[in-house]
Amino acid sequence: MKVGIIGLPNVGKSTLFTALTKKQVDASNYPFCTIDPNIGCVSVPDQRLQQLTKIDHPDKIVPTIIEFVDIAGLVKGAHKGEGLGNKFLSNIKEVDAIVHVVREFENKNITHVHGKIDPQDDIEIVELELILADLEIISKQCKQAQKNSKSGDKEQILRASVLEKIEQALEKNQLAKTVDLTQKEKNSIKDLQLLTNKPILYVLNINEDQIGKKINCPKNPCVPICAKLESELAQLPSQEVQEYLQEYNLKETGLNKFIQTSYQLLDLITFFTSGPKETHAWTIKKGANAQQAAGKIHSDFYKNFIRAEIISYQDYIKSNGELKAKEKGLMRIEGKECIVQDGDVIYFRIGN
Ligand SMILES: Nc1nc2c(ncn2[C@@H]2O[C@H](COP(=O)(O)OP(=O)(O)O)[C@@H](O)[C@H]2O)c(=O)[nH]1
Ligand SMILES: [Mg+2]
Repeated sequence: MKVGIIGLPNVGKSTLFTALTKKQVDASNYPFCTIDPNIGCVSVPDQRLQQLTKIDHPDKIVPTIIEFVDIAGLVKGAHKGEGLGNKFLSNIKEVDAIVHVVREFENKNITHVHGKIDPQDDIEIVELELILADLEIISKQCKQAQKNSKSGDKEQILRASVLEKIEQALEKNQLAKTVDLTQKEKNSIKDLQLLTNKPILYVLNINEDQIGKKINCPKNPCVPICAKLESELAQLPSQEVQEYLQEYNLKETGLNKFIQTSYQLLDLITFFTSGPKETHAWTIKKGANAQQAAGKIHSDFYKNFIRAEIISYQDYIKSNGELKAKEKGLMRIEGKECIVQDGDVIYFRIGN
């Protein structure tokens, strides 16, 4: 799962990305790994993982991860290839969700490309580029689908009508995702990977003195964060981070909040496998069934799935582990089709 960080130049995208790369991850097999200077994966902080390890004392702990991409800055005209426009658009096409960094912080020494701090205006400029890029694709595809639908092909007729609806919205400067579509309609244009159809999280990059105060966000969902401070915090030992949080009366760092919110944005849930060897957090799409969950672990697990033994996270913790939960009758035996719930602790029975 990949999240792309976008925004105007000098808003703090790279600072946020660096904060992620510097983050020290406790007891993790996936500290930040840089795949490429602009791509890195980061583990998702999850309290539940720590709680499970207190029960099972595993040799190894494996959290879930998200990949972040620091996408080159976007300027007016990017959709026509201005600046690094083309590279920008091809990078962003591949991501599952977008983090849009918007500048709120003031600093006379750091130029704002349009000369003034105006988060609302910045969002509109960037989103207009995304809209124009989508429009270019849509108008071509729309003509093609209209032509193809003359043969009476039902799929092409559906596709043409969906593309027309989206084209109208884009022309009114609305994002494709604001168009109300049925699942079937959504599927008919999935291949286009429209930019304005992706989930967006807004990150408002604030001044240090705004931390912990009430912030007005220009658009939701939004996480206010002071990227510069977070990149400094990310390098401190956890004891010092705790002291800082207490001083400001904060529950967690902005960076953790940011990672968790990005994860939620992807419409994912976590299930666990846990025992003396390993406690492992796995990621699946919300609504996935037990067999698909097994397939996350290994393709053989998918093929040879027999059943899943599931204990809800709450029951697992309450019973202090699998054994007691079983005794209390809190373990459910489920087949392939059972929908996995966030936090389920699962043991898969697999055939040969
Ligand atoms: N005061 C302040 N400066 C910041 C903050 N975030 C980034 N900067 C500075 O703004 C400049 C541009 O940041 P950068 O992350 O390179 O922006 P990008 O072009 O969006 O990648 C750098 O000098 C940063 O140190 C912040 O939260 N507060
Ligand atoms: Mg940058």
